[in-house]
Amino acid sequence: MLQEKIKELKKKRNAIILAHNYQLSEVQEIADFTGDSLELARIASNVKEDVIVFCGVHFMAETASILAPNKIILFPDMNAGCPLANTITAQDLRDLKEKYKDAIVVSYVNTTAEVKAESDYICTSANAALVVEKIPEKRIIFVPDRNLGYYVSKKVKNKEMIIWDGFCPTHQRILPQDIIRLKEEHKDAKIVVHPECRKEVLDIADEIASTSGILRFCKEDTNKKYIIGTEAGLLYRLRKENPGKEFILASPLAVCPNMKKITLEKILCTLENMEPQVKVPETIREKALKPIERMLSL
Ligand code: CIZ
Repeated sequence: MLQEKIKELKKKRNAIILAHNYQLSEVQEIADFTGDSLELARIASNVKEDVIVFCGVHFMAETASILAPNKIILFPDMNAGCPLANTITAQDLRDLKEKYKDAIVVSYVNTTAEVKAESDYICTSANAALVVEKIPEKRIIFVPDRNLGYYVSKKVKNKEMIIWDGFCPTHQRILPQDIIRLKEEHKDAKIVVHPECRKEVLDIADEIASTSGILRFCKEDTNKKYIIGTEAGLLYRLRKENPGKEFILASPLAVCPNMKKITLEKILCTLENMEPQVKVPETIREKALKPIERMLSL
């Protein structure tokens, strides 16, 4: 059986499997840890194993490589990219910095290592508002997610935000009318959405949170039913961790094709061949580490 073969080979290679909250349920099941990209990067920097099989999208494996340079980061499918991260290049960001010389750059973790290397701070969807709030300077270049930027600008006053016009195509497919229709059918449900959703969706939500925030909120909250506006993979953990509650996906289209590229067959193959690997070059890594450390120190 595939699962057994993976477990055997994992032991032989002294490897650990990390999976993002948006991965296929069978991948989450076989993983040693499941979490958001920052939780996984933090785990990656502390594991004792030599090899990390990173199940997520490319920028996440890069973030693990930045924080754990001495580990081998196996990434089962090099084509599992992030279209949001790919909306901005390092040159685009250099041009923006040139235009707004007094601005501080806050980049969402969904960026390439090269873009991180050009940034002052990194943030995640869990701490974006906090990071921006703590920066004393008034003018902030925020990249690449316009919806997360909108959410932050609503929460943090007295900042001038220059927001890049990127978005996640998967979250963009969740429409306000999907949610309004579901709410009519399930009047007792709370609407919980990710800040990468379009602003018309954010405006009608009861709660806006990162994947780890959604998991926490739904566990601690006393309601029994939720309409969830984020990638479908999160429902695996929500249902597993809250057996007495009901979770309804806001849209059947909220499925990220890149996250779903990682399969058990590819995990086995990557452990057999010890490739493909993700390794951020040292010159970029050193620069990209600084804004991550600055975020962690806040
Ligand atoms: O940071 C992550 O893992 C992403 C992309 C989303 C989230 O909210 O966890």
